[in-house]
Amino acid sequence: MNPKPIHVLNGPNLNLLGEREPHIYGYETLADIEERCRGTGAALRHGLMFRQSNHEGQIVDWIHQARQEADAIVINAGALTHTSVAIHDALKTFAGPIIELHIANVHRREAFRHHSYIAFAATAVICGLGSDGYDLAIEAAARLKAKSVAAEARP
Ligand code: DHK
Repeated sequence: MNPKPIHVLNGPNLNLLGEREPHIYGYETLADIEERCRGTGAALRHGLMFRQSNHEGQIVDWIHQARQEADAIVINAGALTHTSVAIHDALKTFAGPIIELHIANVHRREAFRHHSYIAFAATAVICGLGSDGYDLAIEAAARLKAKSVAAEARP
């Protein structure tokens, strides 16, 4: 069976990467990151659906869409990580691997960033590796998916 795309979902304010607090989030734009990730996905034979929204309901809708259309989800929910039960609940309906991603090490930052509703629903968490975390999360998602496919094929 051909691999389905990995859906990379980005939440609020990530459209401002490159100009927003670059000492924390770096100088690359989200478009720069997307372009690089497309190469990473292609090397893993996975297409990517790379999206960003500032709206919680839109992200919930995209997670529902991923149920049919994605092999895995990589999600940087931005500040919604720390507040959104709705995104948590939507992720719980997704059967494949879910990688929670943050550019910065949220555990070295303000206390309100230490709690994540996404982590309760995620397979794994990557944070603090800058924008390289996107590529690493895509690779991790592809590996987890391949392992689960191989396990299902075992007699
Ligand atoms: C991005 C955000 O917008 C913050 O609200 C999170 C995350 C951290 C990041 O590091 O990618 O707290």
